Amino acid sequence: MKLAFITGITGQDGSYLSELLLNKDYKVFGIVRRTSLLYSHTRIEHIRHKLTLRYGDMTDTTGLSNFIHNIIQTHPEFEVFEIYNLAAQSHVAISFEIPEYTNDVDGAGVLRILEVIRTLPTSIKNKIRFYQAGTSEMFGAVKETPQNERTPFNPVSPYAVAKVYAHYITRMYREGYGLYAVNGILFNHESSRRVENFVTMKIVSGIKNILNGTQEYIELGNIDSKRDWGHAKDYVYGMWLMLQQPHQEQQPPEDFVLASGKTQTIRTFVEKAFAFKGIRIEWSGEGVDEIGKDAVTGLTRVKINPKYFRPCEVEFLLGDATKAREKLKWTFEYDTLDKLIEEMFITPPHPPHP
Ligand code: NAP
Ligand code: F7E
Repeated sequence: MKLAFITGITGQDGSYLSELLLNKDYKVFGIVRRTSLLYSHTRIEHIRHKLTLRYGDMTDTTGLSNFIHNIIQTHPEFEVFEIYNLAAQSHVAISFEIPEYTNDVDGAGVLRILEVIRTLPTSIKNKIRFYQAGTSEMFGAVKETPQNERTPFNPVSPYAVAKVYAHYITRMYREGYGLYAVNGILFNHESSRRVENFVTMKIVSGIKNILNGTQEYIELGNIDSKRDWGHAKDYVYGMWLMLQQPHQEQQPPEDFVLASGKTQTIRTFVEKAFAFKGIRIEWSGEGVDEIGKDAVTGLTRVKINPKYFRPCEVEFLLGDATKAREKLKWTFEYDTLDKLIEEMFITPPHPPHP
């Protein structure tokens, strides 16, 4: 019997990873946060009946510990138990508003789970594999290009600083206590399940609203930063591969970068997304006065609003996933921005119920 526990199961990646693991015959467990609405787990509603969910929070050590112990005790015959730590306050801009909370969830939360694993009996611990959801934001104000597993970190947001802590504490528990604990360092990955306060879905849903007449234009912050974008479905497959590496004392598991190897500006994403709907954007003006107009109608469709600027910006990211491609044989289906944009436009955000 193969067991998997996913923190962050209700999120974009958690929902795709659940589907992947269910298809591979894992029994999948997850924690959900208590909210005042009962039906806030729309991304996993279609597979809800196949999952074992319990209330939990990354700030609540007792709950995390009880749940992990309970899974182990009720499945004594398990062969492998994979723990995917995807839970996070994952919004970079919001981490400047709630830095302490972000640190508690994204940084200390990881330590809480690692400690539960470390204190299990050796015979059980040896069957546990732990994945930590690291991020290209840890490279921050990048020190070299492209960024790979050896590139020094230089984080420039509370989110990224917390994730750097998570990265090193995971590595330390691997090296110090012999745990199978790995860090994925994932560059931006998006999908039709992305929420609208990330820039890609903000643009896609803004265009949909413009076309149905409910919105006039899209307000954005820095449109000249560059990102290396892929699709979440491809990236959760890479996470799974990272937990299937051989594990011998002489050869501890390793960390991996997942990236598309291409980088583009937010401006390019805007142009391509409008182009998908047959609209050509023409830019004029400079700085906060720059606007993007529909080249045919002359109507303003993009404006700059400084409220979306961040205290520190990550201007440029470009990943090198050679190691993952060679050692994990990781491949990705969504290999162009156009393919990603198409999926984001045509797929409904909430998977239909069976
Ligand atoms: P997401 O859609 O924002 O999902 C985050 C998940 O974490 C949600 O299930 C959320 O629950 C849960 N969560 C937040 N705070 C929690 C808490 N205090 N206790 C328990 N659960 C909590 O993020 P994602 O895009 O799927 O990303 C998954 C992971 O990969 C995150 O750790 C993120 O930092 C990391 N990452 C993402 C990217 C990317 O481009 N997507 C790139 C690199 C790394 P609710 O549904 O209740 O909010
Ligand atoms: O910003 C710029 C913004 O918020 C991308 C998370 O999944 O990927 C994600 O973090 C860029 C930035 O994603 C708006 O300033 C302009 O330069 O979509 P984003 P992110 O910050 O790259 C990493 C890898 C993660 O780990 C994170 O969890 O777009 N931008 N105008 C804007 N961004 C937003 N959100 N909204 C705007 O209006």
